[in-house]
Amino acid sequence: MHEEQTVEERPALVRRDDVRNLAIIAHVDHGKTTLVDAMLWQSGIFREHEAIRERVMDSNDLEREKGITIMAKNTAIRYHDTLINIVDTPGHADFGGEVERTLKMVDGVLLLVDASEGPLPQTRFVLRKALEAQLTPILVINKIDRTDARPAEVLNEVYDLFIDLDAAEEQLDFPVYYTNAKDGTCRLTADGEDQNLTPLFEEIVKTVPAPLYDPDMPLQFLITNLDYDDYVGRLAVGRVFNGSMIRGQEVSVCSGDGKSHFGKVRGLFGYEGLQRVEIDKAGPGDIVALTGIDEINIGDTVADPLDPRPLPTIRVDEPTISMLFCVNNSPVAGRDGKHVTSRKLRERFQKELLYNVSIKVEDTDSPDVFRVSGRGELQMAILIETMRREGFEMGVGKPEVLIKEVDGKRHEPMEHLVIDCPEDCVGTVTQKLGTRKGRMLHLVNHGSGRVRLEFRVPARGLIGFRGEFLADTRGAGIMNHLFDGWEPWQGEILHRQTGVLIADRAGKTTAFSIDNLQPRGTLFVPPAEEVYEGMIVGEHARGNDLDVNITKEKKLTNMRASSGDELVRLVPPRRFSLEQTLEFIREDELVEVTPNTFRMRKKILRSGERPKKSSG
Ligand SMILES: Nc1nc2c(ncn2[C@@H]2O[C@H](COP(=O)(O)OP(=O)(O)OP(=O)(O)O)[C@@H](O)[C@H]2O)c(=O)[nH]1
Ligand SMILES: [Mg+2]
Repeated sequence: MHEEQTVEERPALVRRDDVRNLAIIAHVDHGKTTLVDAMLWQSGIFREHEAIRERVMDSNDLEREKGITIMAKNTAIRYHDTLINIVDTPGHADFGGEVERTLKMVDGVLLLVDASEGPLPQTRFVLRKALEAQLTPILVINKIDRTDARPAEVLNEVYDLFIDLDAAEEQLDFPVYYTNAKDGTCRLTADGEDQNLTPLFEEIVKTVPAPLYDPDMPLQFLITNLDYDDYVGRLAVGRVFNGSMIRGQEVSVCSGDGKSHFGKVRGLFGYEGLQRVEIDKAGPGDIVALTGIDEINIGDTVADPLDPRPLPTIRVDEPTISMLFCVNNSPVAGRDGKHVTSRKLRERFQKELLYNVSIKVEDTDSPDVFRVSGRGELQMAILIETMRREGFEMGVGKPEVLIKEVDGKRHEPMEHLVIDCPEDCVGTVTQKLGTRKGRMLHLVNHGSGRVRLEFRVPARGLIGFRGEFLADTRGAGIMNHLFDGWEPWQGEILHRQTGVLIADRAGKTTAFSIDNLQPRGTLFVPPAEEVYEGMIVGEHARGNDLDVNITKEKKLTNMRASSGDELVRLVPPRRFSLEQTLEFIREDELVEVTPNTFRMRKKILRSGERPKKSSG
């Protein structure tokens, strides 16, 4: 099997020299999954003409559609005699929990930074976690082919970031590579020659510490991820820290609450490229998956039944936002969903909790309503999207930030917001963030016509901001934010200033009434769309809500002058993405989600039962 070699400085520990475990971490879209593609290709895993799609690790449907990684996934390649386990992580802040867990499995990280954008909020977050875990970093400045690449400056910004995060002296000594992940090339200096990734592979073997273990310790296998496969069922993925495990073995599963139970390892799998391969035995340092134990969770330690020694369980940052999920009670409920009952929703959440450690689900006063808490709107939107694809129908409420009591005072979550936008938008953006209680921390003018702004702003102030920001910057702005601690309640923030147009009866919309209503605001529905009483059909130009009849037919008594008269010119309806509806709705409104559609509605459908607000 593998060579064992005693490390001089710490005679008790032994090094597993034929294995390296590393994670690829970065801000969203800086090219992690693309770099993994190139590494897989160059390790000779694929045959020359094999049809492999781009970003092959982004294997689930939503990941491919959205072009982002949602779940951390592992792969392994062989470089000469070394097995390199690589974990690709998601860069979006809402999935930070995935990254944190992943870091428990590895000894080193490839920190990727875009050669033009430089370090962004999630770069800071993942690097902080990696440094805290004392992982050895290798810096990769990617997208060196960009015309606006500024590698020298970016390198300095990364050094500043390390210093800012109190990196230890030796952590500052990281090697640097410059890559074009798309082409699978790397350089040793910013303007050096393009080579294949061999130098990077060599560096990984040289710099990432080989796993260390204590030969006197019994089995300790920490579960950091769960997976499912139709053939083998539930897979518990993690790293063996000490001892070893063989197929068929009896083990003890120790959970964080001090409880434990017995189980049997039915299947044992290692990774090779994109495949899971059956193995007989796993030793210290190996990243493997086991099957056969259904009652197993993230953070559990699989241990020796005769001498169980649980590892510290995995703790992830607490959720900052929550949303209500309720049984769909609209008049058209149950038309296209398979799962519509409260019992089904509850079962589904219980399943999600097994996989997803960064969300929480609580009961509320009503058996039909659940409170789901998580790390951000995108995470929630992904959960909703996944559920509707599985055939669920539900109503979801406006995301709200969680409030915490600190020393008897109400505290709310704050976000560190980084904005990159055209120079001429600075005034508008700053003013808008001011009304949302944002405090400007930095303003840097790159001199390229674009400006970078940093703010500290209540998470509450950012709900619904993205849509406005994109409109204000004509789509040219980039914004990123990250949880930045708790602060005392910052005072009232006014949200959407406008009211909505609400259908006052069930029926089909008509071009005639849409045409009549257009001066009142912006409509969300085309003609001949089915509506019901209480459904939101548009945004009112004023502050109050307005009940409207959008189903009115043109009176037949009117003389039809010419056929041209029928062709009313309608403004195309405003279309929303699911995330945009979540940002748009107010506390007394819901998004009704079904497998085929989503609509916005009032919580109270009957016009007469709704409290009337004066126009604001
Ligand atoms: N020009 C250029 N584009 C690149 C390079 N590397 C990646 N890209 C592009 O950048 C985009 C994002 O790449 P991904 O590999 O999905 O980035 P990621 O870091 O995995 O993103 P998340 O997992 O969502 O955080 C894709 O359109 C890639 O084609 C590069 O070296 N040069
Ligand atoms: Mg990715």
